[in-house]
Amino acid sequence: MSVLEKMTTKDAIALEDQYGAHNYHPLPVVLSRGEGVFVWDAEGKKYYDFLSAYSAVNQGHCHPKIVGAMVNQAQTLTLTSRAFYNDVLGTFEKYATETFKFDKLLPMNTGAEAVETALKLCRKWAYEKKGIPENEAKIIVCENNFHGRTTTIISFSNDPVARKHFGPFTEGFIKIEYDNLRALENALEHNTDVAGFLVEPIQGEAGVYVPSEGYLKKARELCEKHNVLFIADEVQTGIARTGRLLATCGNCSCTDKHCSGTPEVKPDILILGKALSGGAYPVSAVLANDDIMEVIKPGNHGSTFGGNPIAAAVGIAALDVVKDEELANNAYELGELFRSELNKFIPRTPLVNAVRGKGLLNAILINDTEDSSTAWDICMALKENGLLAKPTHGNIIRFAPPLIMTKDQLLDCIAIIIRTLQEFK
Ligand code: IF1
Repeated sequence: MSVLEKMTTKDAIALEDQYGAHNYHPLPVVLSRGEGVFVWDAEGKKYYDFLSAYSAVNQGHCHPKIVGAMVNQAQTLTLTSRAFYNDVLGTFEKYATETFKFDKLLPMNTGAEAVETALKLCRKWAYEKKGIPENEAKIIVCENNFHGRTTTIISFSNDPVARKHFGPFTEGFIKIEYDNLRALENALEHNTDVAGFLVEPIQGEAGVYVPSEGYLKKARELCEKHNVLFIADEVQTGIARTGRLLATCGNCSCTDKHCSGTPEVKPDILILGKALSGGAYPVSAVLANDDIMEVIKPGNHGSTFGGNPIAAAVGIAALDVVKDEELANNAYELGELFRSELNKFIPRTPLVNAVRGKGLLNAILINDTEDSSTAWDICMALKENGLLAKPTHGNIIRFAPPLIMTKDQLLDCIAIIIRTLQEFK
């Protein structure tokens, strides 16, 4: 059988079911093509993508500029390993560090790898710069965090499904409540040897939980006071998703498309992934200034694929698109429209309790229990009506379309969502 043979939805699902590990429970839709804000299934039905591969496809599916850069580089040089230099990585590093205003970048591939890198960097800084005794460094993390799937990262998760039977776990983490400055202050005051504080500017997996106004800024100040590194995991919130280039840019009203904003909060360590490539290729990175990054010496850390020429070319193109198409501004404006339109509708339906989010990272809270199937059933109905979204935590539906969406398309999507909720009894 040719691997290129056209597949029906039924056949594709049956194949994955038989030959693939069952580590996911996908919506029963098989996608075979994507362009911009749209995807098509195996039978040719067209959908609005309202997940964007969990915010990796911010620039839209198969963006010609990104795909062009990828194909061009793939035909020239794909991989050298870091045993040798390649002639694209430096340009990407310069562009990304100038864009995000850090001295240096350490390239990796996946979000989890970048989080691991940040944790290692933070620990090494703590031993070599802060003077914490060997093996004593602690990193403060938040309850209900999601930072990836590696053994160390799940060591400080509190999701039983992600953790159970995967121990023993990595030590050295202190868990505190998210969006609670008192808890952070307590943890900083009552623990010695704290090296860092790892935080998501908005908790995505927890259900698009936006912290209180000023939380990140004050948390950052507390970290500074205690000489603790503030580590922002912007894997999901970064690259214009929340209406700013970074969620830590806060409420900067800057409209200059070439400005990363005067950040409300400047992290010591910034973690990026997902949309750093526009979803074309796995590209992640850790950014920091020299006083921190300089603790990493040859042999300390690396990856066969991290910083490869394709990743670098794709990363440059992906950031170009964000700037050229002013995706942060678009996400900001469409996000305001999305929430205001849904807020007009919500009082008229018993099905939805609230909409929340920032920019185009939003969620609606379904008026049912976490173990109910209502959110799943709504997503199935949305699928029938031509819009793809996925529930999280049973009763929350995340809405995160590509940021290249137009206002008319968004209004069309809002109409689909409202019509679907109205049909739903
Ligand atoms: C899956 C969630 C989203 C992330 C943050 C690091 C990573 C992620 C803040 C790791 C990844 C993904 C992973 C994906 C589903 C998705 C997800 F629901 F699981 F939590 F987006 F909300 N930091 N999030 O959100 O990045 O190693 O995956 O590249 O199926 O696990 P990765």
